[in-house]
Amino acid sequence: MNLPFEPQRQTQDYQASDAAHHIHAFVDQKALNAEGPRVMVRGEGLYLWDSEGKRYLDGMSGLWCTQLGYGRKDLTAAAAAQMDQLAYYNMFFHTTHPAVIELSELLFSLLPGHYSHVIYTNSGSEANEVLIRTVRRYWQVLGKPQKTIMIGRWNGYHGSTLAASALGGMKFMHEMGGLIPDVAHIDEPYWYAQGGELNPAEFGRRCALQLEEKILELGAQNVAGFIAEPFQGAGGMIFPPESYWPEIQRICRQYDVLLCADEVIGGFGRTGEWFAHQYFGFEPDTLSIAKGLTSGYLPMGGLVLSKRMAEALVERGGVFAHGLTYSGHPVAAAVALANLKALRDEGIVRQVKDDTGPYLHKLLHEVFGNHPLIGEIQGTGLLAALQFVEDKATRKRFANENDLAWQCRTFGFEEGVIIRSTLGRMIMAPALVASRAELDELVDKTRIAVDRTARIAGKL
Ligand code: PXG
Repeated sequence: MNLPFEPQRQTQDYQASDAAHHIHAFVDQKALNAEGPRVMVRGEGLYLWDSEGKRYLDGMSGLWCTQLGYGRKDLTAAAAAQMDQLAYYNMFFHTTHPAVIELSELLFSLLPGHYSHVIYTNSGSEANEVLIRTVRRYWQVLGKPQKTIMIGRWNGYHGSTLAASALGGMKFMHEMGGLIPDVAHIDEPYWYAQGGELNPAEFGRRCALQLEEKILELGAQNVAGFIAEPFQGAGGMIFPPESYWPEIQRICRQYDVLLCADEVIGGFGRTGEWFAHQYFGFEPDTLSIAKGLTSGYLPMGGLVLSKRMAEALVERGGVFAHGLTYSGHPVAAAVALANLKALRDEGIVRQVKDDTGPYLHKLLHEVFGNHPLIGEIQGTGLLAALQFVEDKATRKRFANENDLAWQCRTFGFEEGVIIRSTLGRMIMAPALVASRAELDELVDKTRIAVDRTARIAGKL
């Protein structure tokens, strides 16, 4: 073995201890224990190494979060310096600290001018928890306390805490105790699977009109906000048709419903714009952020508010009854600051928009444009989804598409590339610092995994 680190313990030893104590995310724990998880031990740039010394090109930026890749010394130095200087203080009791002040300054210099305030959290789930109470508070301040209902989308994902899972539209999460009152859902704009005979533009418009119908059904006087990801991430990297967002925005404005964009995945350069709503060209009232804010080096999230909302809450709202021990944590803030500076000063977002993003999509279209297993390629910037299809003419999907995609992901691991499977789609979202050569490798290894899958599916 030629490892770039000293292995501390045997893989099986790690796995046995993990099985004895740890409940993992979104798995059948018993089945995982029998198989044993991969033990990841090191990261550098786009690459990861496991405890067996196998190297992987991480095509998913961890969980859509390591914008700068692994092993950035500027980020670790920022964390160490902040820990030495002031490892912790809080935002309670009329105090603040320079790290969080400077982070906010930089954040709002990157955001469009109609946003002015942020409530910091430790995660995306928390950002969406805070969202619900903040939106309700806003309507209370405006003298409309009956506006409490949030509308989300089926198959949307907004986190795993109670209210965040309720906002999301994953039924299996709702079934595990994940529902609260005053939350409703409309369909997702997934044309390939659900568009039937409609063209994408008409389907997108009809999906958006479901929001209007739902608002009228519930009564606009009772609806506080609509939350959605600009493109669905965990639900399969689904891009809405172009007709969708303008219509959603019109409906929200018409019925005085706040438009809440969950930018946890889309934010910080993923699409080649700083924020995904800029790519889609709409103007949300709130933005939930996390992940790329720190490149995943430390947990941090937040809820960004428009000037209009912040003005009401600050000038007329009185006491804002919310706070987390670690809101605006100085070490996380210092890392976020270093991360955003690097994304800005190294021109990384622009590079995604002008160079590496178009390069990735050109490659994907060359390699998969006529592939027998792939019905559609979606995405922009360093973000892409490959849709598996059984019959291209009718867009018929495989009955076992979930298993096929999981198999493809497993082939990817064997080939040394990490891509994400959701239902019948394979997703890639590599670090924004990816070079053209790394994108070549990503697509090349993905092609091998997809070809192997196509063989099992009888398509090659
Ligand atoms: N909103 C969105 C849009 C997300 O994608 C969250 C909120 C919750 O963030 P936290 O930091 O609480 O996890 C997320 C998280 C996947 C996957 O497999 C995606 C997420 C998390 C785990 C897995 O695609 N997104």
